[in-house]
Amino acid sequence: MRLRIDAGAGSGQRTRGRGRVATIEAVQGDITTQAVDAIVNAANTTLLSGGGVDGAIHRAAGPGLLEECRALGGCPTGEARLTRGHRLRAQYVIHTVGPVWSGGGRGDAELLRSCYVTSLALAARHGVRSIAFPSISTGAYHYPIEQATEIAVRAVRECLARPSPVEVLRFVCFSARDLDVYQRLLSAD
Ligand code: AR6
Repeated sequence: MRLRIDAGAGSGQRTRGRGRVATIEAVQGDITTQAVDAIVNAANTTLLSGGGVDGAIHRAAGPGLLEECRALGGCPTGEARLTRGHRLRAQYVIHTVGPVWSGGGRGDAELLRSCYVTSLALAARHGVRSIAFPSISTGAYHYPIEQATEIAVRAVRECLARPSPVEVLRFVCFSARDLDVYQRLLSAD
């Protein structure tokens, strides 16, 4: 199931750059199989792999990814680092570290927003035209899906309303329930 929404949905189409409009879409699926320039990994601060989407990406990319990650020396929460995609279809993996949900009172929202903003800035610096995001922090890190999705959708809409090489941004949801949340919020103003 796929829903395509223009970046400026709700406030009219926003043209930017050379007049293109970015597409923001949500699908249910496995991010490791996406045919996009870059996939985003919901990593931890060590960048040395873990469970969830992080484990799935490392399994699919092969050992070269872990080797490249080791050389990066970690990544603070809210920031992002780029590696090659190794055996993935995607050319790049952008590793970002979401916040562990702490009840909302310790800058959780700003850190989660920063994951999307810094990942897209890094993608732009590497000329990425299509990018897939998982639902960062909503698995092992327990960020409530509704609140996390509101932050994700708002952040990427704002970023893609400005000049960027990114033409397609895909949210890849693992569950039908998560996809419902994304679809509802992408359809809303
Ligand atoms: N494709 C798309 N989404 C997936 C996939 C997949 N293959 N696998 C899981 N998800 P999580 P976090 C969804 O726990 O909450 C790791 O151990 C999953 O259903 O992967 O940011 C890291 O090393 C959920 O909706 O990431 C960190 O230690 C979403 O991805 C920690 O977990 C995020 O769940 C990060 O926790």
